[in-house]
Amino acid sequence: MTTTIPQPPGYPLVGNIADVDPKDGIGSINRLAERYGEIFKLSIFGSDRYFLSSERLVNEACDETRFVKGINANLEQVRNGVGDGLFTAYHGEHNWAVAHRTLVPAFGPIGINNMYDEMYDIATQLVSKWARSDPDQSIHVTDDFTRLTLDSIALCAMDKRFNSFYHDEMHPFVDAMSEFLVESGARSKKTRLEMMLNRGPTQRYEANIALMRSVAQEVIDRRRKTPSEKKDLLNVMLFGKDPKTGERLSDDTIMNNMITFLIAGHETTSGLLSFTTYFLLKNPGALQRAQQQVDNVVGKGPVKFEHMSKLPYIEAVLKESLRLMPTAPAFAVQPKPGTTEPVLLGGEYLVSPNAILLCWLPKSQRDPAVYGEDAEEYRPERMLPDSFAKLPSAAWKPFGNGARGCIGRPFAWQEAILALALVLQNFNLRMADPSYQLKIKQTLTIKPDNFHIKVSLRPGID
Ligand code: MNH
Repeated sequence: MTTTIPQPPGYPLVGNIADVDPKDGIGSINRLAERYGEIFKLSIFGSDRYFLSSERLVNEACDETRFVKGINANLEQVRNGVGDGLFTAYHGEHNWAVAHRTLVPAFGPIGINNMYDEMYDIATQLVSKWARSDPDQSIHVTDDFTRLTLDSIALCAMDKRFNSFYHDEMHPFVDAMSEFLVESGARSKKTRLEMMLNRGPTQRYEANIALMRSVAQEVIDRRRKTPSEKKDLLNVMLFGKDPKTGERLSDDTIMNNMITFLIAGHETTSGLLSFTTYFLLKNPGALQRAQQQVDNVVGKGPVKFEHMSKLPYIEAVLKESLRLMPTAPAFAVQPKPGTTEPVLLGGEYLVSPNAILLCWLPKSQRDPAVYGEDAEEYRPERMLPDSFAKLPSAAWKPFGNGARGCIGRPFAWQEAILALALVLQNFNLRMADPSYQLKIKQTLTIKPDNFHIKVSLRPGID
C-alpha cells in the first residue's frame, strides 16, 4: 500500500505556478509544507518537484547509492554563466571530477590555515569601519557582511582586492553578479516565447556574463604574466594537476570555477553572519555567553588562528543560525541515472524516476521529531559538540550532502568564527530599531531584509 503524495490543485499547463509567490518563495513553500506535511508535489510547466520536509525523508534522499545531485531549472540557467563549474556541474560530468580532485586539498586544513592572514586583513577592515561609526549611526548589517565575505573570497581565491569597505558603491563585478543571479532565477520561470519577444533582459544578462568573464580573464592573464608564490586557489587551478588523471584545468574551467567561488562564496556566509547577529540580539542570554567566551579565550589581544578551534559556543551560535535560517535553503537530488521504475520513499510514497526532490531545510531542520517541542526556538546549547554529535544524520544539512556537499565549508566556517569573534570582542551591539520584525530577502540565498544595528566600542578597547 502506498500513500498518495498531496499536490495543490493548480491549473492546466502552468500547473502549480500560482502556488509559489515569486516575492516570497520560502514563505509559500513553508505554508504548503504546513498544510500538506512531510512531502508534497508541485508541477510547474509539466515538470514535477517533490518537497521533503522531515528529517527521515531528507535522510533517505541523502543516500548517495540511490540519489544524485539534481540540477533544477534555476541552476540550469546559472550554467549560462559558469558552465560546468563545481556548483552547476551535472552528476558525473568529467570536468567536475577533475576540478574537485584538484581543489579539495586547497580547501583542506592546511589550505584554509594559509588563508587566515588575508581573512584577518579584511575582517579588521570591517572592525575599523564600525569603530569609526557614530554610536547613533545605523549600520546596515548585511551590506557590511557582504563587503566582508566578498572581499575575503576575492582576495583568498585570486589575490584581487575589491576594496568594498572603501566604496559606497560595490565593484561592477558585484552588480553584474547579482543581476545575473536574479535574471537566472527569472529565466527559469519564463517561456521561450517570452524571452524571444522581450530581448532586453537577455541582452543585459549576456552583458553581465561577459563582464564577469572578462574580470576573471584579466585576473588569470595578470597572474600568468606576473606569477606569484601564493598558494591561493588561482595558483592551484593554474598549476595544479588532477592527482588521478594528471590533467590540468583549461582556462574555461578555471574561469567557471573562479566565478563560482565568488558567487557561492559570499552571499551564503554574509547571510549566516547577518542572521546570527539578529538571533544574538533577540536572545541576550546567548549574546552574553558568546561574548564571555571570546573574552575568556581571546581576551583583548589579536584573534589568532589557534583560537578558531577553541570557541565552541561561537560555533554553536553559528550552527543554530544555519539550522533555523539555512542561507541556501534547499538542495536538489534525483534518482540516480538509469532508474526506470518509480522510487519508494519513506516506505510509502512513490515518486517518478525522473523526479526532482528538494530537501527543504527550513522545515526539515525544525522537525519536531528530532528537535522536540522547542524546535522553533533559537537555542545554541543544542549545537554544542556533545549534543550535536547525537543528532540524527540529516537533522542539520545546511552545507548539502556527500560528494556534492559544500567544498567551501571550512572556508566559510573560519571566516564566520573569525568575524564574529572580532565583532564581539570589540563591540556592544544593539538593534537600531528595537521593534524590528524579521523579514527575509530572497535571491538564490536568504538574508535578513533591511536589518540595522548600532554599535559602541567596548570599554577598554581603543
Ligand atoms: Mn557552498 C555547494 C551551502 C559557503 C562553494 N554550498 C554547496 C551546497 C550547499 C552550500 C547547500 C550544496 C548545493 C547543492 O547540493 O546543490 N556554502 C553553503 C553555505 C555556506 C557556503 C550555507 C556558508 C555559510 N560555499 C561556501 C563558500 C564557498 C562555497 C565560502 C567557496 C569558497 N559550495 C561551494 C561550491 C559548491 C558548494 C564550489 C559546489 C560543490 C560541488 O558540487 O562540488
